[in-house]
Amino acid sequence: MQKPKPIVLKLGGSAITKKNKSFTLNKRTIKRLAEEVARADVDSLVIVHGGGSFGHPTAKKYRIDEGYEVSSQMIGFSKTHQAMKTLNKHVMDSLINQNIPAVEIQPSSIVITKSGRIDIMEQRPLMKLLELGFTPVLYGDAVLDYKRGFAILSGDQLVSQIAMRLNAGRIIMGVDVDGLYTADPRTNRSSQLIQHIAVQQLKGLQDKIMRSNVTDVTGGMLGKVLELIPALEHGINVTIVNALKPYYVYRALKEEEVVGTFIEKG
Ligand code: IP8
Repeated sequence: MQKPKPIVLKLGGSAITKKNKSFTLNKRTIKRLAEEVARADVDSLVIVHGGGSFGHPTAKKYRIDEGYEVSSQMIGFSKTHQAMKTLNKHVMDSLINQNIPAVEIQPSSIVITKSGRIDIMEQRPLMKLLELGFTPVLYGDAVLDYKRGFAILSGDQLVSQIAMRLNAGRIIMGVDVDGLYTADPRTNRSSQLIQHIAVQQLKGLQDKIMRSNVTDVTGGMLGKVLELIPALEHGINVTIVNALKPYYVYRALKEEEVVGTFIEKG
């Protein structure tokens, strides 16, 4: 029997960690999201999670995203990767506790970037895991880079690439806000949630879309949306939902009606 097209689900770092407190998990949210994924029981699923208060502060401190300049950054590369592994361990524990056959794939061992963009990606283990019915789990990571020595690979770039390479059916982005806004809702009271948008219109809105968190080395909400454009142009629809709100991710997984932003090629 033909397997259904996979869904690629991003669990945003700002939802699974407390963004303003270094190395602090959002334990309840991680547990609830694992329960939602288990209950949704989709046939073919890849999970990618972000760095939140684990990956970003360390990457920023050592300027890993700027590439290799001085040898003192090397320990920062190791610490950033280690921080992501620590966060991943918590995510994995929660998924496996829910009986989800989740298997971690370390992005830095299957990807090499060139100037921060994925150049080489060994996707065969990922495909094989999916074929057997496992749920592969990846994450934003500190990776090696042909031009810069090393770089930060955002979970969002991974989501976009994986979705295209696996010819995914849909992408679901679980973030810490209800979706895309016309302006930052925290500073602009007239900002409105964009519920439905085509990629062409999205390109026109790029400048206005809120930057959800300035501490992100990978660009917050704006970076997220820009990364998704290639996958959208490939014909893969994207749903952005608030992962902090119970059952939003679940409803998105089940293709039920949910508050959020739905983006399509148009
Ligand atoms: O939170 C970045 O992933 P993101 C991961 O998806 C690191 O942007 C290591 C900072």
